[in-house]
Amino acid sequence: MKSLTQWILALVLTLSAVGESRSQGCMTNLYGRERQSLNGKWNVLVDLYDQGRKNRIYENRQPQGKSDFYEYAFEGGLRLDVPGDWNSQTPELMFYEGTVWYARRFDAPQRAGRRLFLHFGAVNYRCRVYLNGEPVGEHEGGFTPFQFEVTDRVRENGNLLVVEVNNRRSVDAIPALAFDWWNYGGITRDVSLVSLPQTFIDRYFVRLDTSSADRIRVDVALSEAGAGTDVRLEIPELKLDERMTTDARGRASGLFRVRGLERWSPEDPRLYRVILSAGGDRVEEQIGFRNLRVEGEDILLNDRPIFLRSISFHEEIPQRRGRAFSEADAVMLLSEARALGCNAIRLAHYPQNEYIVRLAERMGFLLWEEIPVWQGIDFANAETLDKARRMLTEMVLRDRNRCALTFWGVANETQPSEPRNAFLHELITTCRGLDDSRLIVAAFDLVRFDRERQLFVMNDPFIEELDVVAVNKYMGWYHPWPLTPDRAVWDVARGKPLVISEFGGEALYGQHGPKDVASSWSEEYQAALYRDNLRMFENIPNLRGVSPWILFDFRSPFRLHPTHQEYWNRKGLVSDRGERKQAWYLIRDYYENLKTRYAK
Ligand code: GCB
Repeated sequence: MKSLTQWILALVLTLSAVGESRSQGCMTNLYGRERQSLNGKWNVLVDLYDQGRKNRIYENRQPQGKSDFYEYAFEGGLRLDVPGDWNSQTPELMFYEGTVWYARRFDAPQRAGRRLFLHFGAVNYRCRVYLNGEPVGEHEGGFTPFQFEVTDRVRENGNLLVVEVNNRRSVDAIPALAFDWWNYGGITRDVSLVSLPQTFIDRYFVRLDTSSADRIRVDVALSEAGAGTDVRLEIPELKLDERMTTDARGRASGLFRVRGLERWSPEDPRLYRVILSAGGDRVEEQIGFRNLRVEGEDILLNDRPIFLRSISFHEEIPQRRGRAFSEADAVMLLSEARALGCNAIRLAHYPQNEYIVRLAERMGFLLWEEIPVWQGIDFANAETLDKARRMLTEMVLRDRNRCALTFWGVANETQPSEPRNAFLHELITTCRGLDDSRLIVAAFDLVRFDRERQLFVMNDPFIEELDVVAVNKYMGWYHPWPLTPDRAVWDVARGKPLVISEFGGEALYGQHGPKDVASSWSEEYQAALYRDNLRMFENIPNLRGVSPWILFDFRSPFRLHPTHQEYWNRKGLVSDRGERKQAWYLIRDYYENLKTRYAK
């Protein structure tokens, strides 16, 4: 029998274990750490009726006595690639929404004094992680990383790692019940076992001071509290070698003047090797430096006005009908953006994998990254706000050292209301608290034609809270023209930079038809629509960037037309097989012209 104190102790331990089970914030720069990849073939069980958890299948018990049997086994069945979505790996799972259990074994040669963390790049959408039969933790949100410390749970040999993944849509989730892209489920990004010293460099933020071109600002947080630890920062190419000392919370900061710094820009995406060391830990990566600010209606990069020649894509390889997850995938997506003449990318509509973000930075693309607060969000729900805040934090902490990151996007196509305003206000406050060196943006779809004034206008008081206002407007597709494009003049968000963050229409590659009939789904119609929109853009005085929707045709359950769409959104400038439509050439020429207009 347990005594009362033992019961109380057990209760406290249980409660604290529950508390621990939420994922912990991630270390900065996974790829700069000592890690063992857990990618590869995993065994899976498809659990449509959610029977696995109550049967504790994560324990993977084996029959002992003659009368024992278990109605599951991880071995001998379907195997799927990790990273990878399940939908594209077997036809039976193409439309699947529900639970899939993933399992694999791994060995972990132990080294004294090291700590071990399980790190997931992303799992869509919810997941619970179990190690050697015990729950380790859980995470919600399909596009951001999370980690759990497992130092005391890992054995040298034969560890069993089980991940319960569920991608069922729900009203309180982000995104919510319906969205215009495929709901790929699975462990969609790298899984790693990371080995770190007892006290390690947990987070850091290295950037150019917002108000100067020659001072580097650094914030470092060690994993353990404690004053007096030396932290060293080296940037050999700038001959910088500086020391800082931690305060009682284990944090250190510094502001250092440098000479001869070449700032990063799309034309010259210069990066420097940055090395941080403290105690027994050392971590390094390539970091670039640049200044960014808004002045009136201009966006200034390194003190010069820029115009965004942007494009969007989903994290999808259309030819494979699956999620993008590798460096090779990033090369494919970004090369096509480069060929179009872009200097910017709006990563639609969620944080995409780090291969894309890091390669984009090396190639010189300005990036817009956003969380999937996409229409239909339950703004009045406090738990949903919590989720959004967590996602935003995970995104910002992962990528704030990437100087290419120019915009944090907080929402796409939301309608004014008290709960919406309060929700987005909270997100902006969270965002600015983590990073004061980026511009905050949201995309709206509320621009309308005011007949009396004969102008396009928008009325959303929330734009006051933003650095840059973005508008999605589908003239010639969802909205017929109320007057000819040359007379379509905008008076929207004057005093601030405006970006057209989406415009376009659908066309099936190789389909020809009249250029004035939308339902022809023809390349001619799409090209004419593009021509009209480009004409209208000349009448938007504060326009500082355009981002056609979208680079590639993408898969979407919204798109039910059986011959023209077949679950593909056909607004791509490039088809699902990689063929360029007429409109692609039009945008390429338009961007070529803009390059000379905004020459360095
Ligand atoms: C939008 C959305 C985007 C859709 C697009 C469309 O306004 O922001 O996610 O895919 O329209 O094609 O309708």
